[in-house]
Amino acid sequence: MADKHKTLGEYIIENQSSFQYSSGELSRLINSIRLAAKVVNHEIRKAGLVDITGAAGEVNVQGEAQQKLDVYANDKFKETLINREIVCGIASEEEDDFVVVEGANGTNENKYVLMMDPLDGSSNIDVNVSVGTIFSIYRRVTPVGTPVTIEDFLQPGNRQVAAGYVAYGTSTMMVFTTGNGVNGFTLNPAIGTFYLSHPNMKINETGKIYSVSEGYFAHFEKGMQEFLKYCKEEEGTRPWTARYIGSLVADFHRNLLKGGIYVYPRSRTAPNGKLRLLYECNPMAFIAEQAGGKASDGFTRILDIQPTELHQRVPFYVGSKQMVEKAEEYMEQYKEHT
Ligand code: AHM
Ligand code: MG
Repeated sequence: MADKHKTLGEYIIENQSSFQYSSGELSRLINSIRLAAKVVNHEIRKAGLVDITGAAGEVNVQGEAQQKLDVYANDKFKETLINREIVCGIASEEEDDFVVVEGANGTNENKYVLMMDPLDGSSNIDVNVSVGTIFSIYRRVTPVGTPVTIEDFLQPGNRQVAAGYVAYGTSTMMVFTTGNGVNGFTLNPAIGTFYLSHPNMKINETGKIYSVSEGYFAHFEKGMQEFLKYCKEEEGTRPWTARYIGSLVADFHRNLLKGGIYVYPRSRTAPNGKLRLLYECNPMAFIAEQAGGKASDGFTRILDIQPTELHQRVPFYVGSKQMVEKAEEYMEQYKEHT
């Protein structure tokens, strides 16, 4: 069958054997994510119509006000995965601690844990700008059949079995990797089916877009400031174009398609940056590398960082390989400066 007619369901069945440790469990897990994504998509598409947006009055573990749709997306993904008894543990940006998933008979024979940012960029909902879901899947390291522990979640990103995101943009797309390249599926809303619209996605070695919240320029490290000057200098293909939506999934997705670099650097006010290693940086880094790009904290490969806590933040440089390498060059050159 021609790729463009293939649905996500068909793709999962056809590629099951190429998924790592293909027992069918990972396929069922990705199928469940697909289902939850459709439910969340449906709710997001109504966001301007019903009274569902606005702060829910709760504050998440990072001290940020939660929007109602964050809570909804978190609940829907959790509920879908727990009801299907498809994972043994879940950690979410919206939960203080990880969730142990008990099987119906008290035991759980599943081997995967899932980490997610159920609705990233949710401050954008009230202004009708794209948001996304990000997920990351690991094999547990503790014995199957026992309750998961923190060790199952604090694994470096290079141990991810699969990762992906759902972009709720002008169309809804699910992009994911199981370590065998990156594929993108676009939802046909009329029939609720994802089609393989972007097979084998590759990011250009270099590009013309840089995505940074430059308003914080004065708070950035010298290396980052010098890199930004480089982006704006007149030479060769430069100056580059600045594009910053403030929604990681949307910024990353655009740069993946067009070539570019996204940076959320450390700053005086955010000494470890803002983005979370486990829910945002690792999955995006896995996808970037699988597409031929690169992801780093300015010095070190993101996927090699050993996490020490669930909600850990790291500076994040991701996108076209040569552009990330150029940023790293500046960080290295000015690392002694504050
Ligand atoms: P969130 O997980 O609370 O939504 O925060 C993450 C978002 C990213 O999507 C986005 O790239 C970044 O925060 C924008 O932050 P800022 O407004 O500081 O530029
Ligand atoms: Mg987020």
